[in-house]
Amino acid sequence: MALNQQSCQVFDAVVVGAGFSGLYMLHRLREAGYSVRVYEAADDVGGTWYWNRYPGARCDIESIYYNYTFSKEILDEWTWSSRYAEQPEILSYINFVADKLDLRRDIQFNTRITAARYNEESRNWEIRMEDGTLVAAEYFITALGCLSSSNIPKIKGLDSFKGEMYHTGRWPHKKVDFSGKRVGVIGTGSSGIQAIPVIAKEAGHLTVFQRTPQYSCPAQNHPLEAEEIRKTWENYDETKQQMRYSQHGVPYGPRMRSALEDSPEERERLYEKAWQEGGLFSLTYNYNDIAMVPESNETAASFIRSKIKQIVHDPEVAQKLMPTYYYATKRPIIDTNYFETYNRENVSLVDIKTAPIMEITPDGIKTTDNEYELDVLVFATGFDAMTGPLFKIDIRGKNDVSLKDKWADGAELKTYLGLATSGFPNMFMLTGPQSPSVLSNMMVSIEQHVDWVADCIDYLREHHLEAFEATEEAEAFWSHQCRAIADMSLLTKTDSWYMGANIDGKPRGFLAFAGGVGLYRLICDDIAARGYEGFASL
Ligand code: FAD
Ligand code: N01
Repeated sequence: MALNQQSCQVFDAVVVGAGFSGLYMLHRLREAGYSVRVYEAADDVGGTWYWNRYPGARCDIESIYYNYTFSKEILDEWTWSSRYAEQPEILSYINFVADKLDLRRDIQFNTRITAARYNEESRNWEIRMEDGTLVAAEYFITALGCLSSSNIPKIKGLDSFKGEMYHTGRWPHKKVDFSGKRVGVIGTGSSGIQAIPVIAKEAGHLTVFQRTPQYSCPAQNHPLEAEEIRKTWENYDETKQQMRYSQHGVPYGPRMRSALEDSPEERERLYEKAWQEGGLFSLTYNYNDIAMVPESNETAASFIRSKIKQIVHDPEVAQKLMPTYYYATKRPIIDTNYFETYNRENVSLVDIKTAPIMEITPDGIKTTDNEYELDVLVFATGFDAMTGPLFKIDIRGKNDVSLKDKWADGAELKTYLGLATSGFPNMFMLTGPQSPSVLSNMMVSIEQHVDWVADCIDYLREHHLEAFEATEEAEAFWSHQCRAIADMSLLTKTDSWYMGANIDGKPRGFLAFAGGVGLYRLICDDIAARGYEGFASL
């Protein structure tokens, strides 16, 4: 891809993706006077909230914390209707911010980036679009999302199905009509668990194809009172600090106590209270060792299993729904009437671990022991997370080395702070692998990443440094830290998308920094204060 840069547009920075990350990155850089262009595959802003329009889609972090915090004005002008806002409301919020900051004028929609190559002579990135158009930029910033590359498993006969087929992460803009239809859902992660109760209310019959049963706690969603929001906004500076220096990006944290220190009765009382309060962390935050110590983990896991047994009337179905992996080693799930849905006459559960799917036929799904006729098939089968969207772009750094080749072995995936990787100068990854993003309230991680990258670019300009990359030593150190911290917990003991285990053939390795957003921020700030230690100018 040799490029005559006189024949193409050259920007200070190119950002790929117009979700929460890309939009804030555009705003920060533009405010600082840089020329920036954002490229987005969709026809509008929103990212996750543009694509995931499936019934029941909503956030799992309280809305009042799952928003930008950088602008008091934006906070003051927005209000949330419920504890966990639904997808249309979150998308409206993103549109409101895009309008308010006049972001669209620097975004090119309907444009997929397919390649990016670092030109060592010009010290620019050359970035290619799907239609072959090239642009160049000094800084190449990926804001591709961790969960934007949908995974549709390669099941035999997939294309033969005569009915309607959908993936939750690529949901159509028009309402899908399930009424009276025979619907099948494959997958019981966060997306499936949100969609299943809503689809069940409309479908003629719903068959859920479950590979791994899941722990899920009630969201206990409810409308928000204006007064409650006003109070939160009033103290938001303090709240923001608490979020920023916490483990998961919310303004509360675990009790400093082991689950094994309390009596079974006291644990039961606290877990029951947490169940009634609802929320992503309410059960785990009773103690500080649930994700670390198997016996402590089992206290929470067995509590949820006892709830499933109580809620689901048919003991055989309840048994199939019992998870056995370590609780909270996949992203915890909160739901509205998920387990209750299996008490409906029009819902059946198929355990595809015992009787796996053999093929998709024109009329439905054939497992090893049965055939299910379907009119609609919904894939709630997740994403090729973290590395998936990066690998869809042919990214080449110095000496024409591709990122995909550099990271071919998952256990050897190396980044510095999850933000940069050696051999790829002036490239920054927002919410990249080995950052804490996916283990947190992602808004906190996103704002921290964007602020750090914007400050770093200012530093480079002020110090007349044209090109700059992470050193091999720094990334070896960081990657070792990431693995060591994850290995101290139970997170690496479960097959999850954090481990790359959900995609056939994907190399295994823990893909995030598990030390928490607070510690991560301190480390990043310290590195910046030391003149970006671990980076070398070229
Ligand atoms: P995204 O929103 O994924 O945006 C990335 C954008 O990049 C997309 O629009 C995509 O089209 C574009 N793109 C990708 N590749 C290319 C390319 N090659 N060329 C051009 N454009 C490209 N996190 C939480 O903290 N709390 C929640 O409650 C929560 N709920 C979620 C619910 C769902 C259903 C899902 C899937 C994720 C959820 N997440 C949640 C995680 C969520 O992804 C982040 O919170 C956040 O929205 C990510 O923003 P982003 O801008 O980094 O990425
Ligand atoms: O995806 P998942 P998701 N055959 O990977 C199954 C965020 N999110 O879209 O567990 C049969 O979690 C798979 O089975 P198994 C959140 O971070 C948040 O639900 O691999 N089944 C699993 O049951 C979340 O973690 C919200 O055995 C197959 C399911 O499909 C992340 O996005 C809402 C299969 C996939 O679950 C991803 O969630 C939605 C196959 N070949 C998403 N392949 C909120 O609530 C996969 N499965 C905020």
